[in-house]
Amino acid sequence: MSRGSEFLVVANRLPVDRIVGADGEPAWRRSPGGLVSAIAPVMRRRHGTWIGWTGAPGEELEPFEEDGMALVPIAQSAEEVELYYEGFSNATLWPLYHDVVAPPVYDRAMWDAYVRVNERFAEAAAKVAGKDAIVWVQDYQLQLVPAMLRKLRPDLRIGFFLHIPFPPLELFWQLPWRRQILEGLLGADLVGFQLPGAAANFVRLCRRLLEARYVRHDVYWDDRIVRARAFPISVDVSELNDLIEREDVLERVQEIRSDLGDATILLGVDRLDYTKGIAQRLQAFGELFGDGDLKPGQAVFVQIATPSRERVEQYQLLREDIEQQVGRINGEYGEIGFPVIHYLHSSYDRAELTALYLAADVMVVTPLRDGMNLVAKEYVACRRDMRGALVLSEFAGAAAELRRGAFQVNPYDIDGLKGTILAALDAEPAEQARRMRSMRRRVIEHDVDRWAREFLSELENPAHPVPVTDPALEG
Ligand code: GDG
Repeated sequence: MSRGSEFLVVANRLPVDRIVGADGEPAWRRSPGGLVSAIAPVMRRRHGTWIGWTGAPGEELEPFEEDGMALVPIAQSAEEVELYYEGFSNATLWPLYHDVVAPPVYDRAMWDAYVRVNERFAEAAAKVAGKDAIVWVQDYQLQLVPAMLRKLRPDLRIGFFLHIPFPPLELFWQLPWRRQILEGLLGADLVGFQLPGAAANFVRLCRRLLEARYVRHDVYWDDRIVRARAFPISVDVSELNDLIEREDVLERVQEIRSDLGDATILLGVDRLDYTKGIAQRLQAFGELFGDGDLKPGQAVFVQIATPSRERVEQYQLLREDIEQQVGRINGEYGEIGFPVIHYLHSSYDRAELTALYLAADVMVVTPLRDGMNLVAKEYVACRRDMRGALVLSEFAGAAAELRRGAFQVNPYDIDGLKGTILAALDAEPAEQARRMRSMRRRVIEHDVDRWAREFLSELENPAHPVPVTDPALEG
């Protein structure tokens, strides 16, 4: 690494998970997920380096190579994990950026840890980056890194991508450290968001809070132009194409269907998170049995709730609530041999998830707010058979692209949700195919590869700014 890397990714987590190898020794395996598979080829081509945390508190490791990528581990003490990661990232920023669906915690010790850990990431990147290198910083845990890194290494070209929503001024204004966060992001040359509305929120805040000059989505700051743009993230379509062809996956689809008594299957797949609207969808589904619209044995809901952030109090409370709710609904409407909800608090491999997507007659995605929601796009990418229906919240970023094919819904409106679920269940095969075709066209043309390419090409070859003031940004 003496020459320095030309291309760096800086993310809270490294793209590898620790496993026990065939010889019984600890080993690493590339993490599943679109982000890693989209970036891995670029990393290899450009001899890139990935800077991140291993996930183990207190662990200090030397840089190592894995899967053709140079990895630089950043240590985080147990206390920092509690204050920076579980605290400021997941108890302050996460709820604030998701429409305050849970109350954010504002705690000065958490903020101090956030600054400290961001500094550590910035210093590591400054050390490893070659002259004029490209650095791509990921997500809400590292919003101070762009400015910190620019100060240390003004030669670098710095991009930042936010995977979650960026809130409107009226909410962001609550944050006691609002100025520092904005100035942190403005250290980048390009700040990427999932949707144009988020980029507009950001530019409006720069103007109102920092009195920055702007033209459209270009902010003039510190004698530089910082571009705010939307790059809707997507899924790894080619990986899913391989999975839907596998014999074992197709056998598993049949097995799931017959294990569920050939009932109509509704499916939810989410990290167990209060932004995902799991309670709302289960309530609506339960009420359909109470109303006599559905009968036990005729329809069944499979809810995969992947364990997440289990040490954060809000998540512990959510788990108790959901598990009580599932118990109540099954107790009230289930019959012997016919529970109406199958709730699975567990994590599955990609093959099992794919089999579930293929078995599901209706995919139910009802977040109260979501940056994008890849589950919705994965379902669409898997349904080459043109069957199945997608119920999709208006508050998921994915709704902007899948508007025409999805059964859109406001998840706060339980009656609306019930009606939409019934409409999706009743859709004839021809209507399912028409809707699926339109959604598939979008997802296949705009896969995660394209997302990464477009971000990096905008970072490296900035399009000339258009000198027009967008009235939508006035406020
Ligand atoms: C954040 C933003 C944005 C789920 N359970 C299992 C599993 N998954 C996979 C899904 C999907 C991913 O995890 C979840 O992605 P989402 O986009 O649905 O949601 P977040 O985790 O909240 O992601 C979101 C995303 O970042 C990307 O920018 O879209 O808005 O909140 O790929 O399939 N994967 C495996 N086992 C599971 O049990 N292997």
